[in-house]
Amino acid sequence: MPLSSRWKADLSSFLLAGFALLMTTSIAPTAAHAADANTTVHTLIIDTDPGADDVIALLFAMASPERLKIQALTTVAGNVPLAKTSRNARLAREWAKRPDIPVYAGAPRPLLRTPIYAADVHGSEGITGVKVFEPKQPLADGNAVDYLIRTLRAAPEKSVTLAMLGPETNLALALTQAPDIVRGLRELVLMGGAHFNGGNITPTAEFNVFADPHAAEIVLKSGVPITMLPLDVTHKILTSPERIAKLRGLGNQAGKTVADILDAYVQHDMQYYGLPGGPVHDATVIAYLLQPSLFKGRQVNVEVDSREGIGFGQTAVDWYGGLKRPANVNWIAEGDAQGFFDLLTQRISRLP
Ligand SMILES: [Ca+2]
Repeated sequence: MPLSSRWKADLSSFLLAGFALLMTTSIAPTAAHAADANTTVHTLIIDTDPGADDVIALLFAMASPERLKIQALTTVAGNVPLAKTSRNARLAREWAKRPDIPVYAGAPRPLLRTPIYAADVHGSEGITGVKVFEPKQPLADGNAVDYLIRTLRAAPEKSVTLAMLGPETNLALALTQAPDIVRGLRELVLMGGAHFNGGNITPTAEFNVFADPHAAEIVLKSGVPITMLPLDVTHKILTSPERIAKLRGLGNQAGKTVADILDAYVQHDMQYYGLPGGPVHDATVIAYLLQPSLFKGRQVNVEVDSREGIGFGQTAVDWYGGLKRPANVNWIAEGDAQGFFDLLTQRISRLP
């Protein structure tokens, strides 16, 4: 090798080593630093109420073990009652072949309001388009709320990311019983709320917040850094026949399962809203954790209306900062739809 090329090789390996060092030392403390956060490794708990879009989000997350160190799935009543959301979380675990991840069942009903479900969108079993069955592996012993308290108390300061894909009842109960658990949390990334888009369960409210607005209030006031993926963004990231065909064409079972779920699931929203495709709400949370640069948001003050009436469950988003209250949420309003589906498809291709 001529001297000059060897010098160049040495220089590039030196630069590479420096870059590697930079990557290991500059992992962003919050996902707000989008460029660095695209490489963040999350110690993750996923709180969920599967739910067709939850199942897709869970498969997406379980296919990304190098970035998402999933400690547990915790389930809550929401799209369907707790026994079915817990069964469906265990089904997703079985389909992803991740027996290492425990599933804890949590709250069977919201804090105060009458329970509501969304079987009209997710089907009576909570998953559309595929046959459900009893998975082999059972639930973990103990309650999800106790698990959250125990785990967050034992965790190093600001170390655990919590992805929240359903009503926020479990964390609200944990925060009420053990306010000190805030210390262990790094960030909450939750699908919920609506502002520019309007609601999907009432004209003003999004389902997850409407299903337990009192819990959402507790969570939003917790002081933990929060990123919300509301209908404002999920209704901009829509399926198309081509996008679903790509998933189906992967050739693995997971690609077929996701395509079958989506084909059935998007029908309701396409008809109801007159949209050209359907949103995959909860999966945007996982995409945000893996590649936050796909999304754009603003730090704003968000409060929940929990008074009875037409605004029940509405998220009041102070987009222009007129109230001069402290910002408590990174509210995501924009997302790269093709980037989302490319990432989802690439990750699902890794599964059995
Ligand atoms: Ca959900």
